[in-house]
Amino acid sequence: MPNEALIVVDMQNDFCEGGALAVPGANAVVPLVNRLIGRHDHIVLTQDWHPPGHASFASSWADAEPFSTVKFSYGPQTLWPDHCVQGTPGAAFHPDLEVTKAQMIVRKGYHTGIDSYSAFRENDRMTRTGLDGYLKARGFTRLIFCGLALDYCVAWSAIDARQAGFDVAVVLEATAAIDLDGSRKRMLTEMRQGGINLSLAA
Ligand code: VGL
Ligand code: ZN
Repeated sequence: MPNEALIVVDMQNDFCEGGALAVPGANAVVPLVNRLIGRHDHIVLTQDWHPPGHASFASSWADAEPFSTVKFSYGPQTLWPDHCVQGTPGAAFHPDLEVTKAQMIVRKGYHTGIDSYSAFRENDRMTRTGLDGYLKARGFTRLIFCGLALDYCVAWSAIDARQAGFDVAVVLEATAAIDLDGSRKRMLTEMRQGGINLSLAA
């Protein structure tokens, strides 16, 4: 469909088995994502892309544990293990991911002091990545999301896409969740309430 784009979120080594921030079930999702890529004409990939010493890394702070929450100037921020550091193998796409067809790769999380779950707006909720303008300039009105992690980068991206006026669906089968403190259930509810179509079939 000419007005539809598939957004493949953060299918990177560090979020897959053996990675620094491995999402349970991530590897099993790769063939389903590839099938979706095969069926769509317009593919956008997102790539988490942090500089070393990024503020979202627990290692950047004294006495901070990964998966704890701290207060940043823009609000609460979860601290993560070092992951997806620019140019490292962990930041590369999963080797089996069908990347050839991708028309656009959006990187995010490259500002040292601001995390970015969403591919549209960073966690300060102000700084924009430009993806919205790109997709609108291309004439897309409907976006299908898959990838990692369902309850962080997929959910935040899907919610922002909906707020930007796109028709939005998430293919749940082609996602996997971190599920930190009930985040999976919470974000599923938030997406449903936001008018996002949660579909199963990949
Ligand atoms: C993600 C946590 C930190 C994600 C990225 O891709 O969902 N989660 N950075
Ligand atoms: Zn990250």
